[in-house]
Amino acid sequence: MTRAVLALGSNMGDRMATLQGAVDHLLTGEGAPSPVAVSPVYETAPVGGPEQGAYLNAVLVVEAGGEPIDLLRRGQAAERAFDRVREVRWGPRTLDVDIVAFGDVRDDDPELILPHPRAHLRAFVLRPWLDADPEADLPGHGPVADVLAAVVAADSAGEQELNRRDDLRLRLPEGSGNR
Ligand code: PH2
Ligand code: MG
Ligand code: MG
Repeated sequence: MTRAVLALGSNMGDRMATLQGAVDHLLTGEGAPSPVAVSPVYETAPVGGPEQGAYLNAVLVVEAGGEPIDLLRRGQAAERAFDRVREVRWGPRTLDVDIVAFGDVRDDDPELILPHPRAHLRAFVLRPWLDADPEADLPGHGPVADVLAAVVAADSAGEQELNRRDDLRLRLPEGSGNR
């Protein structure tokens, strides 16, 4: 089993229902990974791409069997299940599931670059990841706490604004914790 980190994002439709559905989808069924922690939900200003609505972002930490590509396929199946619509790169989408890290694997295979090549630049990944796992390291970059501090320090314009939504909470599907 390998500790893996998934970043979830939605900025179209019922964003919270989509994130919850994604968590349920990812953690249910044959070969599903076991949850370790799910982060709080953050409302975040869109980074990059065209003008678009605010995202809800969260991070799910799991113990996964198999290979990174198996987890990627599972994430893509979740995206399809929520009718992912995306016309332009970094544009609005119903659901984005990214593999942020898979153990300490580092790989430049273009189908799945590990760790995620922009995770170290994105507060909307690092902040919830730090909540879910305060001891986490981002392979090649060091402690997530330090990487996040650097991102925040560099963002004097406040372009990576994020607000924790304590009124929203993701739950783990029944029975998913004890496989
Ligand atoms: N995802 C992107 C591009 N920009 N901005 C925010 N705030 N949250 C995201 O999840 C996000 C983004 C591409 O995947
Ligand atoms: Mg993404
Ligand atoms: Mg993606």
